[in-house]
Parts: sequence; structure tokens; C-alpha cells
Amino acid sequence: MIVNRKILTLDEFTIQQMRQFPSATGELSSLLRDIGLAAKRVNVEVNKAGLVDILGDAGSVNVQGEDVKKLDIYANNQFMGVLQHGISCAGIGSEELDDFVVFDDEISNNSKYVVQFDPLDGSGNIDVNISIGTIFSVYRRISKPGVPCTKEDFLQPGNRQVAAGYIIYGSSTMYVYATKRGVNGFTLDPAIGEFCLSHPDIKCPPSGKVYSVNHGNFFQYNEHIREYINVCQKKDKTNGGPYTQRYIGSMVADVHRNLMKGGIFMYPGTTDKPGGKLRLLYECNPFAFIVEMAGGRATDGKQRIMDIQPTELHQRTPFFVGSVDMMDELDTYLEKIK
Ligand code: P6P
Repeated sequence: MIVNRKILTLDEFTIQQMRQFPSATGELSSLLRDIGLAAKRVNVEVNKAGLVDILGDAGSVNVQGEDVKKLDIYANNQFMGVLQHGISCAGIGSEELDDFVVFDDEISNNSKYVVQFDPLDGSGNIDVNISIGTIFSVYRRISKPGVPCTKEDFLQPGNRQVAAGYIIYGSSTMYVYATKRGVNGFTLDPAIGEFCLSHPDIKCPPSGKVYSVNHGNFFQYNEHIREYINVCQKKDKTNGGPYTQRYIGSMVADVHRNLMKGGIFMYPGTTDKPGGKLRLLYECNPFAFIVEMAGGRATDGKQRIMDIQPTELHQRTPFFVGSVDMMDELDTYLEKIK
């Protein structure tokens, strides 16, 4: 049977989605395409990172006589550049920058959205060829159009996100994003240089066999979190079968796998870092939005991640995210924490 399955590119898909809302300005779909363009440029550099010695390490000058930047600074500049020169974004917050950036030009000041991003999460894994990623979060600004965006635009709770997504630079390069209409995944086809719809309408399986946590911190976790981790290891046929521990140390890769296959990812607070390590605005909120839109859950151990009212751009939070049944089981242990 010949299946005439038209492969939709990211551009075609975002335009198709926009056409379903005749009143849409097209700013959000344009912003999502802008991010796709930056992702393709970053992908080229990430893929040759192993050749950095030939091309010159950060701080040196490459064969073209250009200053070679650290990859995460390069990625930051690519994402900030497409957003600043697009038609949709009034300003950005970035893991790489101390403060948020107001674009403050006529087009940007009249743009509807602000974006928070981690341009290259897990970049420490680049030189050992482990998958890394970009994470982003999109909010409608609350400041009035026509003037520069303000800090309050960036300190909105995650439940105000209009879109969120990530790019995973792995065995293939995938761009996954969620809006209120669902979660869709696009795989980069190098032959045409386009992200193509490969994973439509992604759903997080309600349960799974994988738990992801850094066991090296085990004795720094709360006793009831240790209790749950022990249960994950003692699973037998009667209570769902043994779990497998998978932890890459690159959040985008770990959460992507658990989103697709089912599983739970945990970065609890520790005695050294009670507030956790991961950042609320551009790591936890976007993944919370994506996983919840796919049917999963995300908390800080006490409350829904997306209900936290941020106070600082770079604030951290404990983070638990994944399949709904596994999150519900985890809650029975977290509830014991006083
Ligand atoms: P640890 C990478 O540095 C990162 O921010 C996340 O991508 C990853 O999940 C986490 O830190 C790993 O942290 O302390 O387990 O090495």
C-alpha cells in the first residue's frame, strides 16, 4: 500500500496551525520558526565540537580569523539574535546573562512575547559527546505594548506560558514544542535543512519503568525521597516490575527519554543545596509545561511547578517531573515530609 504521507516541515506546520485561527497575528508561529533557525545554526557548531582543537578552542582565533566563542555563548547569541531581529519578542532572559535583556526598538517594543531560555543546557557534556539541548519558554508580556518590556514580564508563573520547547542535539537533532493545543516533535532532515514533523501529538505514557536521579547525592536527600528511590529498586512483579535507573546528567536528554517512553526525573533538594540545582524559569517551567501538556505532572515536591510565583530570574527549585502514575506514587512519599 502506498502511503502518501506529506512530511510537514516546521514552517508548514506552524503556518497550518496559525491558519486555523484567522485572527492570529502570526507572531507566535514566527517566533517558533525563528527558534528553529537558531537551532539549525547551533546544531552545526555542536556537531563539530569534537573538532574544536582543529577549529580552535574558545578564546582562540579560527582559520577564518574569527574569535572562537564558547559554544554556550555562541548558542546564546544565536537565539538572542533571531529573537531580537524577529517581529515577535520584546526581550529575553537567558541562563548565560545576569539580567534580562530589553530589545527596546520600535518593532520589539510592540511585540507580544518575551522568551526565557537556556541556550545550551548540559554544555559540560559536549567534549564527551553526550546529547545536550536548548530549552525555552514563551510568555505573553503583561506590560503594555509600545514601551520596553519590564522585569515583571519575566517573573510570571509558569502557568502563564503560551508555549515552551526544547531542542535536543543527539543522535538526531529534534525540536519539540508545546502550546495549549498539544506537543509536537520535529526531526532535522540534513538533506533539506528543515525540521520535519516526526512525532505528532506526543503523549507521555501514564507509567514507565525508568527513574532518573543522581544516586551520588543519595545520602543528601530527605529520608522519604530515599525511601521512594529504594522502592524503585525493589520493584517486583507484584508491584509493577523492577524499574531501570537511567541518568545521563543532561536534563534535556533525560526528560526527553522519559517523555517519550514513560518515566520519572528527579532533582531533589540536598543538604548542600536545599533549593535544588535546576533553574525555575528556563529549565523547570518549560519542561513542566511540555510534560503536563503531554499528560504528565511536574512539582517541586510540594506544589505544581507552574504555580510557583518567581521572584528572581535565576532562582532554583527542586524538580520532579514525569509520568502521572509514577508522580502520584512519589507523592505518597513526599507527603510524609514535614
Ligand atoms: P548533576 C547540567 O549541568 C544540568 O543543569 C542538567 O542538564 C542536568 O540534569 C543536571 O545539571 C545534572 O546535575 O548535579 O546530577 O551533575
